[in-house]
Amino acid sequence: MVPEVTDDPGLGGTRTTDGGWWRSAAVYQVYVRAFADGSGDGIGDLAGVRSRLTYLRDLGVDALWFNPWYPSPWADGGYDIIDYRAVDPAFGTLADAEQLIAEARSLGLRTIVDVVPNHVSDQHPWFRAALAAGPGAPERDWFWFRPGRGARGDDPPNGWVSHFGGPAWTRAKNPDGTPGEWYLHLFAPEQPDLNWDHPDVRREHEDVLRFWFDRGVAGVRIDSAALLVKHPDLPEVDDDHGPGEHAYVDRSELHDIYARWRAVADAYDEPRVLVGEVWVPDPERMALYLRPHELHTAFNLDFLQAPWDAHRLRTSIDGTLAAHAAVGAPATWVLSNHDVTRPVTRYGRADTSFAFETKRAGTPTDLALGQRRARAAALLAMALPGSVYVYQGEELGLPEVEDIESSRRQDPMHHRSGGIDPGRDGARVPLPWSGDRPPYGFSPPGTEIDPEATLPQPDGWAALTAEAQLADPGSMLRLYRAALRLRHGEPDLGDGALRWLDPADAGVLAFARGERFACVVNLSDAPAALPPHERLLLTSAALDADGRLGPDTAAWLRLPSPPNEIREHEWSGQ
Ligand code: TEU
Repeated sequence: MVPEVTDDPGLGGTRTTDGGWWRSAAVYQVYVRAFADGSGDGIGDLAGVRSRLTYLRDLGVDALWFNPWYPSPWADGGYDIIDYRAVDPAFGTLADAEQLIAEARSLGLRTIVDVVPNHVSDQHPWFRAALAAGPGAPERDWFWFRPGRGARGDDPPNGWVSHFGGPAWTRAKNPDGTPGEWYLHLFAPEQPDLNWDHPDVRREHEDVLRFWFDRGVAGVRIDSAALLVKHPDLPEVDDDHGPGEHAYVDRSELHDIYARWRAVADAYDEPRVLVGEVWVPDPERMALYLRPHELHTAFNLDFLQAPWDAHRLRTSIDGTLAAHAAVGAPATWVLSNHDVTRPVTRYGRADTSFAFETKRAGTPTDLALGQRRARAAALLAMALPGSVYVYQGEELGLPEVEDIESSRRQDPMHHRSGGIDPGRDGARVPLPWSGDRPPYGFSPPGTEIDPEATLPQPDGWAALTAEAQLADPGSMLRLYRAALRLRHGEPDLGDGALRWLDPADAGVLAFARGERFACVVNLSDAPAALPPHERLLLTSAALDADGRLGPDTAAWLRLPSPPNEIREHEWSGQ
């Protein structure tokens, strides 16, 4: 492959990689509503992002992924879209988005937008037209309308369950107001699923891709990418299905769709990048999406869910790298996003894995322990081969906000579980930028906060503001900045291979990148010796008096030159 030079303003110099920028990128995820409020209405917006672009450049990331910024009734955090070619008025205008894309690019930050192909808002013109047209009309074929079961059609067409709880079907009214057909929604009732067997649906989405690519976005994140295609007969879910034959997850027909999207992306002089949100547990099935003619990368959701355990992490890393190597795709490393518990909280609990099913409020949490582990986890993720994602607030070490009153929560996951599941709002609270009380610089001074529209920030976040952390050399923000800068300057980090350096202690993960860079993470409960090294580049916490790495601590090392083979007699890890 021809080496490509990627721009790297703000960090000095340029970086050469063998493939595209996305193979090594650090991507920052922006959940606009909670990032920064520029207009002074208490809601984050594009003006707020524009005012903070230098913060993002100085953090040292290469690209920004924006959660949906389109017009939306906000039934599911913006994943219920009315118009895929516009910006929600609460966030700004299309012109603001264009300006943001251009300004970010001039600072060396590429833009990735979220596309949501599985479903639209129930307020989208297509769904309104389908409802108005009534049963049998061609407009209904854009969606999955079916008569109910039972003598009067009172029962849903099948037993599929929504991801947010309850049936995946809602009964629509006929145009005359009488009970009518049911429509499918794998998520909330306000998110009717599109019928991807319909050529209009395919054409429309390819056109939406071009719309944003033409405006200079460097790529798209594809929401719920494994769910688009349904078995045409809508059979009951059968766990004994063959590969690619589940009723609606990971069906083989999806690959034609993404091959077409790849052709759209490749038609640009600077080819655009497709990033899939693919929740498919089998690494080999997952790798099929990453073949050279399909998606470029996908989120590593296996790693995201893995507990803080050396063996489980190593298994996840090895499985990931093997599956990706088979198709020549770079891996990605993700510690958090807008759907999951904040790492500082998750790692401070007895069960450090993530699962939607087990989210419960009131779980005992040791935040100091969680913070220590989250710092080490960040150095691990940034040292692994491939690209890395940082979800806004992760770099500030924000904990999950757990005491939001039910009436102020916005997430349908919470409300549809009857309040049992706390939902995802605790990771979507407005960022603290400065000052010592809410809104911590999130909104301009004097802004009146509408409690209906804005999730409450906790008291006690003064030490977590970006301003306070910039002044504190021991802060999470300073660690992220230092690590991302080092990562940029290390030619062996990002895309490439990994070589395990095996200490005797099974609780230590140690690997080399290239000849002279090593990352060591101590997940045991005893201090661990470091391998022979020339220099410590960065640690997530100070070494002990004997120069050993404490529990839940990570170090980046410069290995000696000429590189020594590390043998067990030299380094026991103890
Ligand atoms: O999430 C897709 C998804 O399947 C999970 O994150 C989901 O929340 C979980 O499986 C529930 O069991 C994406 C978005 O990231 C999420 O915010 C949206 O709510 C969802 O799609 C619907 O668009």
